[in-house]
Amino acid sequence: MSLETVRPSPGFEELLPIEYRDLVKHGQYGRDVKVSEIGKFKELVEEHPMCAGCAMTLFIRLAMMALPNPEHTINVGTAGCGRLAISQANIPFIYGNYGDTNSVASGLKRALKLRFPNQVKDVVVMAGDGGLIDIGFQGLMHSWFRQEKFTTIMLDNEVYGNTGGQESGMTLKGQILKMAPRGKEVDKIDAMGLAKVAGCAYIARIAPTNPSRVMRTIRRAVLIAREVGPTYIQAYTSCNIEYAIPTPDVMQDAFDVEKERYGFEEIMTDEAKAYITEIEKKQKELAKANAKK
Ligand SMILES: Cc1ncc(C[n+]2csc(CCOP(=O)(O)OP(=O)(O)O)c2C)c(N)n1
Ligand code: SF4
Repeated sequence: MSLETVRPSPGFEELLPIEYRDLVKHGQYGRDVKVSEIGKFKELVEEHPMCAGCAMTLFIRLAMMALPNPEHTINVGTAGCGRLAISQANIPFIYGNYGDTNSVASGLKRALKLRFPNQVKDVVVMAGDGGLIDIGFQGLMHSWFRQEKFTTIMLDNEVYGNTGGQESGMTLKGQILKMAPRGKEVDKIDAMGLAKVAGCAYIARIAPTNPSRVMRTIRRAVLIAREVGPTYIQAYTSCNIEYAIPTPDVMQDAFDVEKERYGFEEIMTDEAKAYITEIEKKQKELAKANAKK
């Protein structure tokens, strides 16, 4: 974990664009970033073409800030709205074909372990509900059954947003969408339940209403995946376009949906609990000691 990864050689700094120098001075490499720092360094998600007010972009920003080892993390994404922002961040990104994310991430994580046996490398899949629960279902489930050590984050906007409003397995029963005009006929898939059955070490459901909690949840998931086993976060990230949510009401919608049916839930195995409790205890002690200095 080091800023040295991005620090320019002496003499080169003044030749680099201001954004790069900002990244070295203020970026999230090599340190824990606090949620209050959001917006302080634009390199996190430089620019993106997602819709104004899309809750998914807020979630992605928080995810980038939460990564415990950003300079040694590779994000894997695919077709869908989220990758439009994920690929703009200062974290290495690999584009898997639609449906392939968890297979790509499995191979990547194993290859990184062989290539860098003495260095921690984290792999995080961030993809839409369609990309994971429909077209990527087989890759998703098998990566969990194989106990592949990486984190999967589902950006669950309950629709195929990027292609204009088809229903996904995560859409609620009865929901009418542009390309599901008669309403969805079957229930929302219980992906949390599937993750449990498949033996994920850590599973969380969350809406982006409490930024600190989002960051803590993502950190936990990545750290547990590093040592214990696969981890899964299901995040409500509304699509204001396909669900016709006026931009100023996007956060209110997140609060309402959280209250009605998307409450925070965190499930972990005993092994994961023991592991993360120990890490968080050490982090607290370190923070205390640093505060005394
Ligand atoms: C194999 C394949 N099938 C279909 C597509 C077309 N496609 C691109 S994005 C997308 C839907 C994305 O929906 P979701 O994964 O839920 O992400 P969202 O855009 O809602 O964030 C589809 C079907 C594709 N790129 N590749
Ligand atoms: S279509 Fe929906 S999910 Fe995609 S960027 Fe726009 S608001 Fe966000």
